[in-house]
Amino acid sequence: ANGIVRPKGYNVSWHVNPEIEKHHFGNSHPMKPWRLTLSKGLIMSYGMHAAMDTFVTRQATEEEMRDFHTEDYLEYLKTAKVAMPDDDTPMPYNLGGSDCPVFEGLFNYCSMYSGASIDAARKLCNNESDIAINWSGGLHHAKKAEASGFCYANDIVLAILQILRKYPRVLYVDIDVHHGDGVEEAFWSTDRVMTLSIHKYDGLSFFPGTGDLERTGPPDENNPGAHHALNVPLSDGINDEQYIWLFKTLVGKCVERFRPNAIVLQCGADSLAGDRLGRFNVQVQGHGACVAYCKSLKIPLMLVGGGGYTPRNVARAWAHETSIAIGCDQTIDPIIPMHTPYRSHFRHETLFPTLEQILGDPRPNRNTPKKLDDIVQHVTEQLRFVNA
Ligand code: TV1
Ligand code: CA
Ligand code: ZN
Repeated sequence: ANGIVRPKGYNVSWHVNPEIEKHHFGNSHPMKPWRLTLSKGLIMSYGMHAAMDTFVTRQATEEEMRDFHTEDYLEYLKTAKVAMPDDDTPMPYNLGGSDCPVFEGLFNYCSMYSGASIDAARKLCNNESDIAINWSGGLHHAKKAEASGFCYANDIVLAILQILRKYPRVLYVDIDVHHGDGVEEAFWSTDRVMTLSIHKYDGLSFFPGTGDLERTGPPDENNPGAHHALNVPLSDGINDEQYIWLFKTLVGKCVERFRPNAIVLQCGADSLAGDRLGRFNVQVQGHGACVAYCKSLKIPLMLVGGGGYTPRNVARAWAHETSIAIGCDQTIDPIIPMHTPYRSHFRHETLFPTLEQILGDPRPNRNTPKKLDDIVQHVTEQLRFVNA
């Protein structure tokens, strides 16, 4: 009746845990795990869970997390104490600052979202899922012994390491508005993972400050990782038409040259128009088109979340992308169901608000056609060195 049918011979798994959503970074912090509650409410009000295998995930074990992180760092994450309001004693591992505060239940939060990504990866490896989804993951800045940019444990690296146990090659694609530096660094010296991050880059202060076009892997040609890190630096205001064209062109070329056995797509929703931290004009439709394109390649696909700081838009994007995964995006009603929890938070009642509804006045687009052509040409040249 609601247009949701389980796709035949096609399995989508959804890895969730309501525990994750309950954590708080602090009142004014832009990262709000509560956006996962809003997303889940929207997904379930459409009845999409009926078309997926839903798994309530578990905490990753410390042993699993040691696949990437050091024992010392994990030990500190586990025992770090929430600081008193006026205590500004510096903490190690970049913890305790404003970006990466130590909050109540921090290790539980980290091990839960990591467990969800590891479980999702295993579903792909066992051929039990064609698409495995963890919207609570995608925390791409975390390093092996350092927290960074709201990220403490790198669930993406942990998931890719799982997939590499079974498959020779993984393509990682990152549409978060920030550079996926932690994942790039983790696989910098291998030719078994290709990383492609699209992001805002201004050569100045936009976080994390890396990800220019020339950054394509280790400079030493004898290093297997050479030419296997690709970066797409963009300016403010890129629109759907440009973004979709870039995404399809670049991912298409990567798949053709690198022949990945699996794709991990980080779907950071801070690349959407109206995001509190982002600066692009990408709409829910354009963001979703990236997911639809990856699905059309018919390669095992993992979807993880990431950034996204205007919760109503995050929920719209991840609900729309869930509908694409299960194949009901053309049949569901774009008007948000009446019984959706927190429906009044959506302000505009549709999954697809117009740019004018989102922004009032759209921000100017600083990306020229020449800039985009230069990017495609540069990436194409890099890919000539890749032969899988
Ligand atoms: C507390 C309260 C923390 C208000 C952080 C925006 C805040 C930011 C806050 C913020 C904020 C950043 C930096 C500066 C590096 C610092 C999940 C030299 C209004 C994947 C992480 C962005 C993005 C970190 C994470 C960035 C992700 N921007 N208000 N902090 N220092 N940090 O610039 O890629 O989306 O902004
Ligand atoms: Ca990115
Ligand atoms: Zn981001």
